[in-house]
Amino acid sequence: MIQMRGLYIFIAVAAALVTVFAYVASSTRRAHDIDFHRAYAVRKALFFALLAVLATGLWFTLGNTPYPRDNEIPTNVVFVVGKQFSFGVSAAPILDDEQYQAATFAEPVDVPAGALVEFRVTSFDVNHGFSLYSPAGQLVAQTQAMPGYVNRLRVRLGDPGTYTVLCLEMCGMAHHRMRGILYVK
Ligand SMILES: [Cu+2]
Repeated sequence: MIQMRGLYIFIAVAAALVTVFAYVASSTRRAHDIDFHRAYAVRKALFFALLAVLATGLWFTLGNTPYPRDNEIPTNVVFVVGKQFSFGVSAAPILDDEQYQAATFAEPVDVPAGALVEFRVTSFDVNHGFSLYSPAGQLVAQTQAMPGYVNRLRVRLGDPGTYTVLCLEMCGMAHHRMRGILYVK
């Protein structure tokens, strides 16, 4: 699972950081003169090394952002409203609490596989994180659900199945229960 791989990478990086901190903490006990000239040289080298790593990462991953390259018009629009503690997902605009309630209990929206879908995402109370997970449980796309704003997220959903909307913003006590459903057929 990709999540487990992420966990292992996190543990490795965290262990490396703890090691560095432990080394620095123990080395400060031995007082010695600092060669500032050398220290600045090391700092400069570290800065450019970090810059190179970040630029390389950006170069190889920027093309994978889930946004279309051309000005293709989306064939399906899905309206999403986040509110403590659920997501209203509907093919029709959700303009008030009544429509939000109706969308929460309605049959899930379905969109055709391979279509370019535009999600129009907002919130009726606090900030929520709209995130879309594939049937295999992988994060496909995400944006903020913010009160007073409509964020448009265009994404092509290739694999048919049940997609889950989860909240990625700690928004309150029942944050973990926030979810919505979308069918791709
Ligand atoms: Cu939340």
